[in-house]
Amino acid sequence: MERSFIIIKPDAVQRGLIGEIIRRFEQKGLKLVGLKMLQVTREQAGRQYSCHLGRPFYDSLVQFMTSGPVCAMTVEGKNAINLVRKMVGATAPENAEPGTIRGDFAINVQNNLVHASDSAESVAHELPIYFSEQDLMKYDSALKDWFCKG
Ligand code: IDP
Ligand code: MG
Repeated sequence: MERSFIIIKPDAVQRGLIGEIIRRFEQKGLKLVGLKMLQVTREQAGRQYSCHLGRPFYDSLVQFMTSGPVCAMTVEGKNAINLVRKMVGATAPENAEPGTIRGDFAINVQNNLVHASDSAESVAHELPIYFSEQDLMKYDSALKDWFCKG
């Protein structure tokens, strides 16, 4: 089953949206296998966003991501990577469709509530920055036949 990596960013934690965001992924049928609150270090943020090094927003982004606690998550499901990106919505708030997390709750391009890996390569790069393999739960979901068949 495909894995995706998600961070509920500091703005969403401050706004009390952790539960709302987790609820959406759970109710979609994604299986939660990793969940932790942590304070992101500059080193972790730098590694996570290494592809954006040199962009005008990079320093501010690292500052933002390290400004307060976040909630890191790993979910599993069929086509989890693309599904999660779709549920998160477009980066720019004016492009994020209503019904998506950003479309429903974000108005600022930087403080856009959620990070989600955009490809299998991104998951392979980002997930190990925050989770070891032992951190991730291995279990059968009682609902797997409802969500995963076909
Ligand atoms: P993504 O999170 O939708 O994948 P990316 O382009 O990978 O978007 O950018 C990473 C993060 O950097 C965004 O989620 C947002 O927090 C921030 N960011 C992206 N573009 C801008 C910008 O133009 N101004 C300020 N911050 C930005
Ligand atoms: Mg990105």
